[in-house]
Amino acid sequence: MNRPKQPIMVTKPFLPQKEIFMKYVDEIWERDWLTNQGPLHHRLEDALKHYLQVENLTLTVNGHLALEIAIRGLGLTGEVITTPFTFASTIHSIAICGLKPVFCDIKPDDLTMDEEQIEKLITEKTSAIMPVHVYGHPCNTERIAQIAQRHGLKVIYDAAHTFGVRKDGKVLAQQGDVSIYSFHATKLFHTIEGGALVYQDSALKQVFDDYKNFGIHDEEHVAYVGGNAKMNEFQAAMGLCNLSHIEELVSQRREITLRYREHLEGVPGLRLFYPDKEPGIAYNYAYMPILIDREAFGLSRDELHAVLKKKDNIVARKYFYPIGTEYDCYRELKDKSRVHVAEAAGRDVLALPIYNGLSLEEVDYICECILAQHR
Ligand code: T4K
Repeated sequence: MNRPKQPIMVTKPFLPQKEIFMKYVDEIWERDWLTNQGPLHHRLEDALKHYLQVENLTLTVNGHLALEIAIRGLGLTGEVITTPFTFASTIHSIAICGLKPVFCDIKPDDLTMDEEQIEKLITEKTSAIMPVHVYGHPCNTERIAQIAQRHGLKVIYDAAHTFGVRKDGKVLAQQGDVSIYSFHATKLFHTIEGGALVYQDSALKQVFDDYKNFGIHDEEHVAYVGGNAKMNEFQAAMGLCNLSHIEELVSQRREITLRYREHLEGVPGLRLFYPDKEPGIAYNYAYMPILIDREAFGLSRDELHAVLKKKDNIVARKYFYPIGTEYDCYRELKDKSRVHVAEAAGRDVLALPIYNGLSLEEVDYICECILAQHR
């Protein structure tokens, strides 16, 4: 394949058949009901509970506000232990709620929170742990649960990347007190913008539903200081369309991942991840991260990223760089944080293009371009 005229981007949203989406739009027009817990919102909530086999699920307008609602709804205070190797949303959700993010390092093998570092970060102010199943790689949920229980802490999982990931037959989002999904357009399953909270305690349903609607409990009572995080009917319609495709989307991405592995595994200086080879894990193939060792590969991550973009018209992304401790707004937290593995991952990681519709020919081209740089 020759250099493509249009850039190959890191991702592209999946779009369902327009006619099917328009049938839902016709329904919206007939009803004059656009948002505020409409019928499609309820239908999607039920469909997701059924698909995910979970009892408690609350839809939100995006994944970020789901995190904020989880923090507020659980009444967290003081400090929350999280990872710097994530999207800005995770860390900001803590800070924006007036709490202090405390950074825990990650493990080199899967880039999730290093559970062995958590206990030394716990102080009398710690109220929760917020690990991230980054790229859908499952955290060590058993160990984190033990630590949380021993210290009386809540656990909120940022499960934004995990739609479709199961462990021993159960969706990962069933772990912790609360897990949140992102249904952003760039995600495997999307509602244009959107998100959801999944939780164990059914008493939280009312709390979360109130929080997403300005804290309004009913016409006469306002229970909480809440904002607006309601999913509208157009978003729910997109979700209903996309949910019916989920299995085929995962299997197409699996094919893409296997093709990448055929080309790239064993290449000196490149490290790939194999979450699907962990016992009991059904993976979703949402992301295709690789780590580049400059010495062994011959080019740094930044150099490879730049060559692919300029010469080959391939826009891979540095997910997740900069890491949280390097944000201007969290500089003062950096000194105390020992996050060397996260620093190295932030320096070396490159997320390669993966989306439904990326052809195997394009994967071959991307890999040829990468391998052409190997020295
Ligand atoms: N926690 C974690 C761990 C997360 O990763 C995220 C979101 C959240 C929480 C918060 O969830 P949300 O509130 O977003 O639901 C993108 C997504 O916008 C963001 O949702 C996602 N994580 C993050 C990892 O990726 P950017 O800043 O990289 O987006 P952008 O605009 O550069 O788009 C990425 C690529 O997608 C581009 O190359 C072009 C393509 N694209 C994008 C859009 C929106 C399209 O082709 N069409 C489109 O409509 O954050």
